[in-house]
Amino acid sequence: MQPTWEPASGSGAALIQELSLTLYIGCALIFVFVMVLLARAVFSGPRTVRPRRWLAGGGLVFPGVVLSLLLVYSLAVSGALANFSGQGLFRFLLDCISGSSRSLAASAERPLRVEVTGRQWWWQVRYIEDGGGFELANEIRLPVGRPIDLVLVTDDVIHSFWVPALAGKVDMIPGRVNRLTLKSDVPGEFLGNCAEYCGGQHALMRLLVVVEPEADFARWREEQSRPASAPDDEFLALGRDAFFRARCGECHTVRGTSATGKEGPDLTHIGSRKTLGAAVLDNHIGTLGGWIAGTQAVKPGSLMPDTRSLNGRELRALSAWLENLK
Ligand code: HEC
Ligand SMILES: [Cu+2]
Repeated sequence: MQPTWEPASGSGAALIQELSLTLYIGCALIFVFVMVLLARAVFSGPRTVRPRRWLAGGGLVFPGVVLSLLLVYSLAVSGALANFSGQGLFRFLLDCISGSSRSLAASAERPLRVEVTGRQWWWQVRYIEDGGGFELANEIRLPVGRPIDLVLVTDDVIHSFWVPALAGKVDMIPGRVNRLTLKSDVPGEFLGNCAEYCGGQHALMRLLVVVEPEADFARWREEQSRPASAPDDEFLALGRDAFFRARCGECHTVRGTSATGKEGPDLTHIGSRKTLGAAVLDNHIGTLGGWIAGTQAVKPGSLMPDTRSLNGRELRALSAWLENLK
């Protein structure tokens, strides 16, 4: 489930929900007010009214004041979303009024930058760091309470990045670079989905955003930066050999080996990921084997072909090796 009405606290989605609620409640109050006037007009019999007063009051002053307030308010919310640096809306308004540059200062010290590329039908995720960084797929991790800047691009057609509990939709358009800041003040796993039809498996193009305590995030980041470790027993070595014999390396990269393919997700730490195939399957040794042997059954039309060239033992060894790439 990806409900829009349960935003994570401190996220952009929470600001959007605040704005929507204000609009819904405001509209409802005005609707009730107009209906009361209507009922009075219908049921209270003839009386004299002062048309000028009603025209000027109800037709000019009231909408003028209400719409101006709403305009200022919605601009402030958009501003807060664009400059998202974790402070509340009230703080942001104060900053605007006092001309303080606090929000700019805060955005300058944001260290985390992640490039997300939409691909048919999965998400390529690159953490950009001094001296390289690392790559994974369909999973973005961030520490609680700290914003991360996403750079959203596409490799093929238009996609749209949407994690309802964290932020509004942002399209990924060929030839353009869009940006989005994610932040959450609570830990958790938040499911997202591509929100712009992009071909056959659009509905199975999902992703997981994992918000975790700073220490867990730091450990994860450290592990992801390392190359894959060498297999430490015979069975795992058989799995690694099967990987190269089945030519998986032509499409997949495993850092620390000779596999440098770019067509599919980086598998250097596939064992540490929570899902497979763009958050379609939970990730464990069973689903790994099933995915490899029956990709087209799980995700028909996926750009990864079924692998039929391995025998049962090789398939189990290959799955075990991948599961061990933590
Ligand atoms: C022709 C290119 C190609 C070949 C060959 C290929 N793959 Fe893939 N693989 C892909 C693509 C593309 C995806 C993403 C599919 C999707 O999610 O729609 C993928 C996804 C995967 C995933 C899921 C990764 C994730 O993070 O969700 C695993 C695991 C995987 N491949 C393993 C293998 C193994 C093992 C082999 C060799 C037996 C192999 N692949 C051969 C292109 C390929
Ligand atoms: Cu799509």
